[in-house]
Amino acid sequence: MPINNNDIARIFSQIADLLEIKGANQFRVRAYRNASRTIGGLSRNAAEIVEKGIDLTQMPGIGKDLAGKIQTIVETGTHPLLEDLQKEIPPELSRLMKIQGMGPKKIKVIYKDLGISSAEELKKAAQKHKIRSLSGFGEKTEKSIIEEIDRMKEGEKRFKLLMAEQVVEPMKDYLQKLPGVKKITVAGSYRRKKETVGDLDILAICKDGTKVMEHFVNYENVKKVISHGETRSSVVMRSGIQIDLRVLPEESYGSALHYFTGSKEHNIAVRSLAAKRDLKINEYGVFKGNQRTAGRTEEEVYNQVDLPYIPPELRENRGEIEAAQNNQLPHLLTLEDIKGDLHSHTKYTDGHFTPEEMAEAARKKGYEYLAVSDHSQHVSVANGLDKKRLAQQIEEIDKLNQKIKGVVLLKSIEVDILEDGTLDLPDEILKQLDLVICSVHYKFNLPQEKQTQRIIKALKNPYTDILAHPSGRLINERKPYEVDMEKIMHMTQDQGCFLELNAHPDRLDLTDSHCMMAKELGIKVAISTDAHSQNDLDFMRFGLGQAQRGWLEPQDVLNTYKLESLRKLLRKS
Ligand code: DGT
Ligand code: CA
Ligand code: CA
Ligand code: ZN
Repeated sequence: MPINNNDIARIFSQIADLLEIKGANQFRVRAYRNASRTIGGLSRNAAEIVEKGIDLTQMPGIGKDLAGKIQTIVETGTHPLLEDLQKEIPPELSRLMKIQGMGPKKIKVIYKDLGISSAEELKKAAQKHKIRSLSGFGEKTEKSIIEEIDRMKEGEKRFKLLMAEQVVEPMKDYLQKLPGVKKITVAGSYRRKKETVGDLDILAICKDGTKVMEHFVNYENVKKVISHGETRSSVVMRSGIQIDLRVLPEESYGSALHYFTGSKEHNIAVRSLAAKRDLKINEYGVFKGNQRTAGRTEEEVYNQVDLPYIPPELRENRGEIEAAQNNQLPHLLTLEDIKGDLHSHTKYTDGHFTPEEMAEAARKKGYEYLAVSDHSQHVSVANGLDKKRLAQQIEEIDKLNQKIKGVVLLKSIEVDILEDGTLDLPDEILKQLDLVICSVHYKFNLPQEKQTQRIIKALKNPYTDILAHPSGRLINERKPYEVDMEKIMHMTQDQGCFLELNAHPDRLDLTDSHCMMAKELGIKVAISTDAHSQNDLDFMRFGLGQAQRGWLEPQDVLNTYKLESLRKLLRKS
């Protein structure tokens, strides 16, 4: 098996980090960061494309220069620039970039002045109050460094869903190809579509356990074999993620799948229902005394305790058992319910494609509509739109809509919420749009009351429709800003606005429990990919998983409505 996209992406992002710490040119740093993002978002395995001799520059976003670099990585497993930088700079140092508030400048200072090169050392120095006196630091930073390091360690034990997918799906294919293998399923938190997974749990039905285990531990991307048995083996992959493989007899498949899908809390609740019926449920089957009564399918297992099948996304012991008993399980969303995407960017700001190219990608997905919502000016990372450029974009989209067939572009903007809660563009231009999305992109550290008031003020703007990525967290990287989410939800409801569930696998913001809260208040949620490229539209699957975990049904989701109904919903009464 060739190196996967995620490994390539990581190499580029390591290069970017190290260049940044070294103080290299910003453009160069950004080029590597973009490269990492482009690879991470590809729908096909770059290494396979290279090996088939197909020209990489045919893939979206990949130019000649980048294609050459990818080729080097595919062939050698690394890049010479990374090797050089790693000789120059201690590798642990780049990990410190993940600590909120620690930029490359600060890292340089602690390295040069105190010789610190790891999170461990930094935490110790902060505890001994050695950090506060350094230039650019203070007492507050020192204190937050300790907290952030603890949080980072917690987060690093879990892997984001996209990364898990990129590791486990090729493994699944690889195992499935072995003759004699009848069925391979990924269970655990991955099957429940949790936003992060601790490890991956694969179940196999096959003739010869020994053979499949041998095949498994010899997979090319395996870094370390932890255990290697006849029915159970565990390995650690190159990316650091652990995979457990279990081989089962076919008659236990349903009960094993149920057991290893979890959650543990859900399983315990189901087992206690069984106990009341004098039944015993374990991974081998359902038993009455020594008599086996079920186990081949999950439905059978549930039926033994008088329950209908409960989808994995709901199995968290958060009321799904009671709902199932009362025949009130939610009708979970599917991809077919999604009629369009309400948040996307173009090359006019920090995206990679024109509005027309994005429209084409949306049409291919069978969508009715796509909102073009570029950034407003304030965002520091992008070439944001001012009033004049937005007016030009509005004009362009009106013209495009005359020309293109099969999909409608909605005129939109992702306008920044400024520190005082006003929006970064005047009402006179906002009112010309189909859809106004507002979001926070800076001043993440305001005290709770101020941050909450800031967002509330933005929601009160008569033209605001959707609050994007409402908590601002980046999974494993940035904690949510301090806000009173309940107050924000109430204001959203009062104003007839909507909340976004940002489907980007780094964000998944709203969380599943916030989705439940929104549903309870009758607030519709927009599941939006925030696509910066055509491929990013595929992130919808992650948003969908999160929405399913949050019990959202089609009618709770703004972009399940057909265009005409959507327009009515957006018009405030
Ligand atoms: P993770 O890996 O932390 O993201 O979460 P899971 O849910 O994948 O947990 P994991 O890998 O420890 O175990 C997979 C499933 O196996 C889990 O969801 C339920 C089941 N399981 C594991 N340990 C126990 C246990 O002690 N009791 C019960 N009832 N089930 C367990
Ligand atoms: Ca697991
Ligand atoms: Ca496991
Ligand atoms: Zn955006």
